[in-house]
Amino acid sequence: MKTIVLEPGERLQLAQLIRKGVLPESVVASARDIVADVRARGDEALRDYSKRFDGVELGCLRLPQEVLDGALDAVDEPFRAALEKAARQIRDFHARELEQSWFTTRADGTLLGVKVTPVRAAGLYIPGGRAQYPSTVLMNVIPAKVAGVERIVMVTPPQRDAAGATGGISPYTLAAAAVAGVDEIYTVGGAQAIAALAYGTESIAPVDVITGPGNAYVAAAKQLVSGDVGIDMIAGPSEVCVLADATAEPAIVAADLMAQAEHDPLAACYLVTCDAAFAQRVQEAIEALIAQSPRGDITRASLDNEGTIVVAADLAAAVDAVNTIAPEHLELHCADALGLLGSIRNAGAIFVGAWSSEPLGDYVAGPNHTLPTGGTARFSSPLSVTDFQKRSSVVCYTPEGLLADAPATQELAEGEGLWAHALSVGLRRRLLAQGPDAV
Ligand code: HSO
Ligand code: ZN
Repeated sequence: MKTIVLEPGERLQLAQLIRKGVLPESVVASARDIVADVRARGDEALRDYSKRFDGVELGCLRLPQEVLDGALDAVDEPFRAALEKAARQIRDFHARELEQSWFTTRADGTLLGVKVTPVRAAGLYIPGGRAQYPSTVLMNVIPAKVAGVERIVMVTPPQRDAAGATGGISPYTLAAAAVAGVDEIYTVGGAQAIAALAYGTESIAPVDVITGPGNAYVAAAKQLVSGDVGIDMIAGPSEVCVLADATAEPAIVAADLMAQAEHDPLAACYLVTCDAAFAQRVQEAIEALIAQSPRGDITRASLDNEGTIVVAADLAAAVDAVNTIAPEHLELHCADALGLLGSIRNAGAIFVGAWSSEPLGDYVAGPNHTLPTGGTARFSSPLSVTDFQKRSSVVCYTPEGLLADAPATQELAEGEGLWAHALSVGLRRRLLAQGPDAV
């Protein structure tokens, strides 16, 4: 890990952080071609790309319903029980996010309000290979369910060596889809799957919102279709920042940094502390633990490439560094962890105190694990039920209300030179004052 020592009065600068994340222009260009082709040629284009990129001749695009229905019987009982516990706790948490319609009545009887409606259909992208996480299925599908989405579609790349009936999809992922309540699964991946979800093909009806992680082509395609459909955030590599003092246990801080590093060689881990000797003990603990990890190679690559220790002169400078990093996950491992919460401005999820291991949040605590990365926690928020809901304003005037607001409306309309706007309320005023013959 590289170390940045901040002198008294010195602040961590954004330029000192290594950050990936810009999509290469060549990737965006080929995603653009693929999206246009799927729009033009539908299923035929999906079949061509699956052959070219995945090496798979697609038969039926849709996974047979019996496979999804039988998915829970295909995993062992403790895993199934864990999935169900996680699903329950995620559902309970997200139920609190549900926005309700509201209405208010003015003294003149005019009704104003907001009508909240779920989107009709949502699509979830699940990557193939190494990063196939059942927990991500729960985290994307449950908020959509809680919102009241009627149709939930999952797409995932077909596997070249797709043995058996599951089309190469991991039985754990399928079990999560069954627990969460996915309605349709298609074995199509890449930018072509995003285009199919956004615009529809003969086999796949279009959706209104697309969420879920994916590679650079998937991210580029999501960016291209956004505006025609809703999308969640474009996720970069995973990040954790641990703010710790010497009251923390070095081996626990080490394990927490490694829990993020093992995701991806590009995952970014930060340790912010005022105590250089403590940081040294954490590094020694990592060395001792990494030898035991079956994912030691990925973990080491991530810590070597992206691992950063910030040694601050005092707690205020340390908190300032955390807010500059704006990490996806923040752990507060300090004497008065809860007392620091108020000073944290930028973080996707905040884990407070020594017992709040970040992996609890990845799986079972309840909050969503789809979180803003790459510093976007400055302005964006975790995936939530509201990503699957939309609002319509409601306006219902009484005659008294119309008479009260008409003069100001006419005044503003005339000021803008919009004659028919003024007429629209003017005629109603006349109707009320003089009866139907007046209009
Ligand atoms: N830490 C990841 C989520 C995850 N971890 C899934 C394990 N499985 C990004 O928040
Ligand atoms: Zn994780």
